[in-house]
Amino acid sequence: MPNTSTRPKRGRRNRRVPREDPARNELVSRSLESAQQCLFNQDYGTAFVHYLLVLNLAPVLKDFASESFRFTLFKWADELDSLGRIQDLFDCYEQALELFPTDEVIINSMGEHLFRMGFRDEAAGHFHKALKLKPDYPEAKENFYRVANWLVERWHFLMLNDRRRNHKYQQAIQKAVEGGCNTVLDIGTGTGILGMCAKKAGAAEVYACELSKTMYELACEVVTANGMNGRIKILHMKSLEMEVPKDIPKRVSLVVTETVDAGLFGEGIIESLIHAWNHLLLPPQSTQDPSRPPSQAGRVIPAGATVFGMAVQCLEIRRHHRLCVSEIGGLATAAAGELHSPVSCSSEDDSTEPYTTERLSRLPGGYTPLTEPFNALDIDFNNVQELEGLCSREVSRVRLPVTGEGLLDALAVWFQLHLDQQSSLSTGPKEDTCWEQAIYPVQTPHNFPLRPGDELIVEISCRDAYLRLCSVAVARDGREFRLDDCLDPDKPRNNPGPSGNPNPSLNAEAELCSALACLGTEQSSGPRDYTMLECAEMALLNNQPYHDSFRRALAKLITNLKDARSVQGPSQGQGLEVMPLTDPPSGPMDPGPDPFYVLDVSEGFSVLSLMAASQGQVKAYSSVEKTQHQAVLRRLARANGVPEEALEFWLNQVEDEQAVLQRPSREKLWSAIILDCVETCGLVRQKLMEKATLARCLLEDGGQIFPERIVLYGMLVESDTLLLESAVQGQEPTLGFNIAPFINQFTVPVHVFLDLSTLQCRHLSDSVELFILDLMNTNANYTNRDVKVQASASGRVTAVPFWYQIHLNEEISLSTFNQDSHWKQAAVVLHQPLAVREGDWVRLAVTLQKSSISISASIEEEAGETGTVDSVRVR
Ligand code: 44T
Repeated sequence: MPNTSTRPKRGRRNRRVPREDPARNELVSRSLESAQQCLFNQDYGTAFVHYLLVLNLAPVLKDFASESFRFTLFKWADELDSLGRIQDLFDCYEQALELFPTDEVIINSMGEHLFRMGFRDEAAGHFHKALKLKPDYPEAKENFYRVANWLVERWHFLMLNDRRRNHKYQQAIQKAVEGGCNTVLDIGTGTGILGMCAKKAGAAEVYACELSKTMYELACEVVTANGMNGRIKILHMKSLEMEVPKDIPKRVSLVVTETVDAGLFGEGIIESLIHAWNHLLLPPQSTQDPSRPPSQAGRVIPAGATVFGMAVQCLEIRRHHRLCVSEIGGLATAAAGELHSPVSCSSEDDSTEPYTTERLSRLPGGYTPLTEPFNALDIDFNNVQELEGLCSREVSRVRLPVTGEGLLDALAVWFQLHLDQQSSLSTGPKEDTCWEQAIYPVQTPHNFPLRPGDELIVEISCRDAYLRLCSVAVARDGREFRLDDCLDPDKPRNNPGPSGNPNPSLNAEAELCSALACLGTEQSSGPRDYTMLECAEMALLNNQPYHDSFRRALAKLITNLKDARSVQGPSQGQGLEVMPLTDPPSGPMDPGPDPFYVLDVSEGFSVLSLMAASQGQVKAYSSVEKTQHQAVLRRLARANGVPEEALEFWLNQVEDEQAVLQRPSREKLWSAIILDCVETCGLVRQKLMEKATLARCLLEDGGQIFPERIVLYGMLVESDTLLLESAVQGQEPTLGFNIAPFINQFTVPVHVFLDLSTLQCRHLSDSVELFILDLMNTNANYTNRDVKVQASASGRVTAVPFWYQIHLNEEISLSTFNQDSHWKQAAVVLHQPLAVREGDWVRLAVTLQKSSISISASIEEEAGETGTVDSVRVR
């Protein structure tokens, strides 16, 4: 969770105006000397104090001493950080910024500390400021791009670009205001748009609240730019904290809000509206006294919502939420126990969310509806009793006729938002809107082939202000089979059902019967092995080609090393080895020859270390951190006949967690180090090349880093969708308001978590190699490269999506743009679309600085020959 509280501020000290006098000069020069001495002795705290004194007394020395001062500050801050002296750390930064208020390096570095502490908003403010001071400062750029997505989420752009939605809200507000609602509160104002609509429609008083600091500041800027400064009162607070008359002078006649997420209630609209009705709104128009004028009655826009659900089969959802394979990389998975994703509506576990979100129409591989859409809930936002009763309502059960054949993977949910009696917005999968749908995945480890004639029994409830939908049973031939009791870790265990191939055509009937037969009857004989994996970790585990590739590459390396050792004789195989092996091999592992040391530093859950260990004569180290995950690996090891000592947990052994990359022991080197080089979101992992450099120094002769090389590919595309997600488009104002220039400051040129296979776009070129990162030879990497690519069709190039070919060795490679992959793709959105005609040559200037990529495109006037690399600038 980000730290949302405000960081304590240091009190301002008085600064005295320095005077010229010899004693002072003497003090300055002695302090400067002491500062340098302390710096030399690595006594950074004292050095820092001396520098402060020097620079406060003699600001003329700032230019001269700025480098050393910064260096001292950063060193001292790291020490304070590791000592947990957070207040002192920020005090030092504030003192430093009093001396150097426009030093982008100090500002950026303070942002990094704030970010690590969880003060994301403040951190982003610092990165933003550093970037404004120095627009091409790569560190600040990378930092800012990483946080901008959280601060101003991408959907703000989508929503502001959604003209239909904007227009409908505007109309509904205008009608209400013209009808007499003249005091208005906009809850969760974002950029201020709905509040401004109310003001423009003629409301006498408009208030707005916004809990995010960044959005609040943005709203203030926007409202001022639209000449409404002072006419809309914006509060930086959550509506639940607002009181009359402290924050607003009296109750209002209209609340407008769009604090709804894909699952409708996830932004807390129920709680906000209950609070608003009880504390901020005039009483509703009553049926007993319909004569009350609208200015004396309260109402809400939207007036209510209707929620729909539908059961679906969808492989893409399944592989992210359930283990679908019985074997990975030569390891049988049955012993892993029950693995599930953090999305579950039946679990009591706090760490799980009831739903995730997807745009069904853009899921790779599509989906099959298994039922018709059904009405899950109707809610009237103008009825406080109904809102209050929602969470105490009985769980309702619906029986849904199954209309399609397939495995039950999820319930998909969307809604119609009734703005008023006449107008509504739909977030359905078939609508042309920017909305995603809420996905309630089915988590049971069994597969349930449904078929027409069955009835699916779904329970609908509202708990912790979330709407929860749970498929609980299937009715077939007059019998009811419960589905959900595998999920709750506190409930007794049932026998595991058949796992393995989820293909419904494999005797679906038999599978259903056996899956269902083992549910709800037998009781547990012991505690259950129940482990949570992130969705991407689950998808990775389900990715057989990935594991098979690693298995083959590891096997090849071990064979080569064995051959080399047998040629060289036993004691020379280990590079620097000088002492005889004293390490364990006691117990069942054959002490035999020296083991090969393999380190897997994958982030999160990974079975690669275990696969290495299962090769025999390997001692594998896993950097899996969570105890539960380690337990899964141990169980898998036992079940797959891997001796206990062949697998160790590296982070339990290294003292300094920062220094993960070090030798296995003083006199040993690694045979293989597995680096995790591409993040799920589609970006190269931060500090990858630095890690590779370090890793290379820790390899024995003939040892290898996996992967040895990654190649970045891209292509030219025309995609309006990407534009709509990246910035408010067009020259015209949004609903007549000037909003775009303000929110567009948060435009980030690199889009992550894309699904390129379903992205709405036109391909304007073939794929082209953009960059090579050679992990076995980091010196050979360039930071700039010009690539020429020929347009295969005419159009506007708006973006360059990119992905990676990950070469484990010369023969074996994996693509991050692959159907089974846990990886998504990323794209650089061009600053300006580039018009191309078929056959044109486009020059892409690609820069990889740190781990962030930037690309600019221009038309190449001279005809190219090969269409690949034109020139390479090595730095
Ligand atoms: N996502 C839509 C959510 N807030 C929409 O801080 C739709 C997601 C979405 N402020 C793809 C497409 C779409 N008091 O700035 C936020 C939030 C603020 C409050 C004060 C409160 N009680 C609240 C509650 C929330 O309201 C703003 C809008 S909330 C969500 C909107 C295009 N993926």
